[in-house]
Amino acid sequence: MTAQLLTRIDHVGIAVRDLDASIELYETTFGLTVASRETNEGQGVREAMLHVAGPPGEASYVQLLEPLAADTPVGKFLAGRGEGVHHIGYGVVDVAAALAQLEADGVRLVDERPRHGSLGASIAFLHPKSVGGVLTELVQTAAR
Ligand code: MC0
Repeated sequence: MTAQLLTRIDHVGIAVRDLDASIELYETTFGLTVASRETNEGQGVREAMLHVAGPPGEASYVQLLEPLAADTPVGKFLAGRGEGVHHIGYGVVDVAAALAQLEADGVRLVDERPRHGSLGASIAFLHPKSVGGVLTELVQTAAR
């Protein structure tokens, strides 16, 4: 049997057109607070992490993603599908080791090597075509 790779749900990534308006929606509707805001040029997004539960390093978040341009992953997603759930981010102990194992198992990777993600995490995406239509992100938190 395959050893368990995913340790927890780190975040749910949601594609939005207006980051500030969406932050306000989650603050007023659910009482969440913003843990971090960042522009990630490499991923083509302005994003905010809103804390839901748990201590730093083991916490879970709602991640709101506004595209920096139309020709970016989130920009294309918004044009094709509109606002909504864009991806799920799962915790892993070691993202590089997880990528090596998944690649050996024949899973289609988007990222061959880990990249910089929110809150200093090391992240990598798996292609939705290999994961039942769900864009899936592996997250190794900075605390580890
Ligand atoms: C595209 N597809 C998706 C999808 N995006 N399916 C499920 N969920 C998504 N989010 C599907 C399309 O519907 C299409 O299916 C096929 O994938 C190709 O789509 P495309 O529009 O032609 O797009 P591609 O091929 O140029 O790119 C798709 C790909 C890309 C997943 C490779 O979006 C990507 O590299 N994503 C990873 C990076 C990313 O998303 N960064 C933004 C978040 P059909 O059936 O029509 O062929 S950054 C982030 O989240 C960081 C800050 C963090 O967490 O720390």
